[in-house]
Amino acid sequence: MLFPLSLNKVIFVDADQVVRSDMKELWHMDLKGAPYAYTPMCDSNKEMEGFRFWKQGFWKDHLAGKPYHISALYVVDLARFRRTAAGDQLRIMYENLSKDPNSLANLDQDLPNYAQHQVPIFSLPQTWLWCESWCGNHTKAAAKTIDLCNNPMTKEPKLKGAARIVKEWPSLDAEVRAVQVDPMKPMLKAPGSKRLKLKCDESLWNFAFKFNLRRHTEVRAFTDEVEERLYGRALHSSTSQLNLSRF
Ligand SMILES: [Mn+2]
Repeated sequence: MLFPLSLNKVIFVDADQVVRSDMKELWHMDLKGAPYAYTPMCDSNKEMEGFRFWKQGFWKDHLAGKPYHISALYVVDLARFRRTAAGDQLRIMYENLSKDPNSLANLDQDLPNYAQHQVPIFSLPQTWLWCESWCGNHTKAAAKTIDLCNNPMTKEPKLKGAARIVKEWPSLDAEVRAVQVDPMKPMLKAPGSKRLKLKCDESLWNFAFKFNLRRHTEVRAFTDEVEERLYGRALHSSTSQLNLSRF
């Protein structure tokens, strides 16, 4: 088991993604009975049509009209995921597919898309995931998150793309760099506004960075391992929700 039973929901955000909206909306979204939700790949950048592998061959047949989703952002209703044994179904499909080295080229994305007929995906509104490669520029202003997907046509390095695509990127990048030069000074605000000064070792920093923790980001999902690293066993499992006020 990856998450403690007391945790009922998880939102995953890619490390190369900028959030421009309140994630609370996603947290409270009705997934209409599905155990998880992903955003369909954009159709609006017509230049990329030839690269849309999910509209051809195997994927076109297999999806049978269902959308192919991008895995850069997703929300999991863990309670429903457990209740419907979605994990077991995914594991069985993985066992079968992984025998063929040519399958599951993008594992974290291909598996849930492949499994849709057994484990349904709630398709998030398109505005939840914008990326330049697949989405038209005219839809960018409404984007709730921007991901720096690979562009199979230009293969532009991500950091170069970030500065060009996301106007707030330079200031976000500067903020992260300022913390990186002194990783012993993060401030975490625990529930009840009690401020704690914690040592932040490199592996914790990497974990935090991966989960896009920034000022005022509410952290709802902390694994046992990370809780222990933060608080030690004494406080273990008493705080699964933290407010990160400074990172
Ligand atoms: Mn990404």
